[in-house]
Amino acid sequence: MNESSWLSRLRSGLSRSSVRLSSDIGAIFTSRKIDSDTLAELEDVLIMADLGVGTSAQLASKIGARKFPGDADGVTVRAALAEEIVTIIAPVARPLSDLAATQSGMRVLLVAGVNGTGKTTTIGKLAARFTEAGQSVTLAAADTFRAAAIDQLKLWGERVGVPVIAQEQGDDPAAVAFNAMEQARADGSDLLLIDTAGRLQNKADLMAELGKIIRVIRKVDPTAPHDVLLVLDATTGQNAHSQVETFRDLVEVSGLVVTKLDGSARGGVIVGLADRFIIPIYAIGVGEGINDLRPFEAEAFAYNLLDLNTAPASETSE
Ligand SMILES: Nc1nc2c(ncn2[C@@H]2O[C@H](COP(=O)(O)OP(=O)(O)O)[C@@H](O)[C@H]2O)c(=O)[nH]1
Ligand SMILES: [Mg+2]
Repeated sequence: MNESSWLSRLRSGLSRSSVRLSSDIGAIFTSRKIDSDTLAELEDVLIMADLGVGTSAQLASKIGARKFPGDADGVTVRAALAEEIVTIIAPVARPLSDLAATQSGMRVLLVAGVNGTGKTTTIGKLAARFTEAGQSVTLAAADTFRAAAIDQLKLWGERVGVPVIAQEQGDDPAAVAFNAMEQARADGSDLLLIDTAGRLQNKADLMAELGKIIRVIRKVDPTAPHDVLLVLDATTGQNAHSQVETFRDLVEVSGLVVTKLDGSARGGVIVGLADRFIIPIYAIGVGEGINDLRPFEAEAFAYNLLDLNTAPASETSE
């Protein structure tokens, strides 16, 4: 996929968030100056766009501290906001290639998250990307809670053309993970992606389940899992923050993937997550299809979120 087509997908994915932010900010600064009243209104707009209370206050005060030549209109304020957002999100934005296996043996990614956030779909999309990049990928169906979850992962395996290690519904997820480790390693796989269940009704059970999966995979490779990706659904807004807190208590979360940015007016949630948790963000989901996992690139994301075309020329030279 070329650059302009992925940018247009990102743009259309974020359009509900960006159109709203753009018109709300434009409405504040049509004929009024930057002062404490308009900054307070700007802060409210950012909170409503799910950037989070603390991050919104910080951004509004950064805008207040800026010197604008002449009167600031909506476009000027949006451009300034985009710059400030880039400084928040750039430190956590990571390329997907950082998750690829290196020479030092099979890389194991454990994928965690609440039910329905998009774990299985994200695994399918990741498998497609890494296969395309020349890596050999194996999937493990360690969400054994529902038969449908196993079938869904098998379907992705068929679609992408990668093996899926699965057992029966109700089998021990740790046993599935252990078998997958041995089999993927014997097959010479570069990457093993492990799907898990995310029933949060009982945190103690979930902790025991994830803990056991990690213990048994370490019997095969003491350095695994090399990554624990937490999948968050952007449409849940501020609830995504409490999911990060919960899962960080359960496992060592090493990175985030934020899904369902398409058709959601809550793209701003990513800015708050980046600001508050400083956990690497590897990718964003902008649809259900195989190509709808996009790299998380700070400038493209920030400027599209604010419905602006591109970063200033000085910042686009990569
Ligand atoms: N619109 C949209 N839907 C998504 C995205 N990612 C996942 N989904 C859908 O969300 C639903 C739950 O996804 P699933 O992968 O089964 O979640 P899991 O329970 O965490 O494994 C499915 O209908 C997916 O197609 C996304 O980025 N955008
Ligand atoms: Mg699933």
